[in-house]
Amino acid sequence: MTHILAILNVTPDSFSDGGDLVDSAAAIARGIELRDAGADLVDVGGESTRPGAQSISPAEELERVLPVVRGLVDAGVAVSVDTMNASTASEVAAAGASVINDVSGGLHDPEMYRVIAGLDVGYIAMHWRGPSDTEAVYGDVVADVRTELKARVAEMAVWGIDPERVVLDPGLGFSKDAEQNWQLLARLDELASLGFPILVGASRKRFLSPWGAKAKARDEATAIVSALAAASGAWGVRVHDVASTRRALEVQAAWEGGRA
Ligand code: PMM
Repeated sequence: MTHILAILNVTPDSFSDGGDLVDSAAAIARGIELRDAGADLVDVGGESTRPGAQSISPAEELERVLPVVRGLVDAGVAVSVDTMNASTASEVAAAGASVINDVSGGLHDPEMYRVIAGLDVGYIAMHWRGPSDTEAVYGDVVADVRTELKARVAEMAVWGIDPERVVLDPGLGFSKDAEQNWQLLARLDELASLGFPILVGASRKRFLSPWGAKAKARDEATAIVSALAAASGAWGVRVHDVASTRRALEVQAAWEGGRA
């Protein structure tokens, strides 16, 4: 079944957690809850990528995420870490994180690919045109994202990153408007044709606002997108509310079972 990455933002300024998880113990407890609700990986992030969010130093990021990673690994939870920093990637991998989720696809930190090549971790490379308030111009957004992800993968090969460990992500909402997000979702197969597993991160994003004015009201729309992404062959979905996406994926899997 399609994998679920559960979002655990350990940031005081994150729009969806409202900063109530800055306390590590609370974050660890929440991560365990997310696993128990059916998450395959708990994705711990210390730096908010939302437009206008303050950027923090890699040291500060590490200080936020490391105790949470350690606590979750101790509890037997599979952990990914949402970071653009090679130093953070290296430290959290040493603490037992099994996946690095890099929203910059290696474009932020010139050390990232060298570090990833030397670690025994999965690597999620998201499509990125720069910090999230960057305005971007596309021709055909799907073709452009595909070409740019393909270039990232070629660069990873130069650094000796095992392609078996790589997952690609179209980066919904990152320098992309609603129409572009829908084009990327509707044509996921074109991205999948690069030959890598695809992760979709639609959860609570602004393009779902017609079905929920506030971020937390968008979980139903998110769950539907999860099922449709799964039907389109996505390897995984990154979501806030695990329970609703879990149910949606189960229904989709039952539908798929009708073919057998
Ligand atoms: N979106 C956000 C953060 N990290 N990682 C991946 N791989 N894909 C995404 O789409 C993605 C991400 C921003 O959303 P959040 O602030 O709700 O976590």
